[in-house]
Amino acid sequence: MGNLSKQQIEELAIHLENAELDAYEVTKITDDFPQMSYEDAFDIQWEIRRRKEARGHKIVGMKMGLTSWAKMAQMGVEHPCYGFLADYFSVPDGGDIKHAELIHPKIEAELAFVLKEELKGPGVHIGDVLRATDFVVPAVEVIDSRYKDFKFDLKSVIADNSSSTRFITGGRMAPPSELDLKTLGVVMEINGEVVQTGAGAAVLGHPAASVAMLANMLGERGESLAAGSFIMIGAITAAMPVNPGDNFTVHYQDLGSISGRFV
Ligand code: OOG
Ligand code: MG
Repeated sequence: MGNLSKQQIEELAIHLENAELDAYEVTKITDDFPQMSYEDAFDIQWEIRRRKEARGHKIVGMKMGLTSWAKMAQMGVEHPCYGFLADYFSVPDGGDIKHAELIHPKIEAELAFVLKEELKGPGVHIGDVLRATDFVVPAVEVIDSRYKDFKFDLKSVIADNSSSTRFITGGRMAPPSELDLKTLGVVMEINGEVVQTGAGAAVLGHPAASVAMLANMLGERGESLAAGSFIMIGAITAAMPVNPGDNFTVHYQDLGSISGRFV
């Protein structure tokens, strides 16, 4: 049920999108709107998405967040969330990311699924996801909560497009039949030092479970994942803060690596 008016939803969408575009922190919105419901939170996210599309931006993918225990424990939120990826979030592999355009970015080691068939919840399971997947490809997400000190609750982070800001994909793709997605290892290095390691099963027991959950959450709003969709499954390990001048490489078992630099 929605507890906020249409006007409040629009105002909060503008408030959070401006914080994203001009890179400044705001207080978490449930402090001022404690009555906000989950439906309101998703309405705000979808209004931000609508505003970007109205300005001519293309939505190029979706992301799940808070799907591993490492992330849930790090953020103190024990339920996954989703967000959208806009065209200008995409950074080429090996590219530069402008730190000054962001507030307090962190990087995450993820995988992305690219679909060859539509997935529409409810009732989507891992088997459906594996059948509908064209290929899996490495991805690194840069997250940047618009909230002060990167602290939020689930409703506030959903409204803030689940902290989405940049992503990089690359390395080598492979169909799921050629991968052991549960044991698939990732090694994250910052400035040449190993800072995080993990395996695919950290994400909801199996990476495909994250895509299934997204299809089912979208189904609650009558939305689906079209054939061709690019979906990031959520961080396998805890996220790592980055500073200007830092470079990073994430190695993926059987799938190559992704690197980039904060300038
Ligand atoms: C929310 C987004 C989390 C992930 O991969 O878990 C996320 C946050 O931690 O700011 O993208
Ligand atoms: Mg993420």
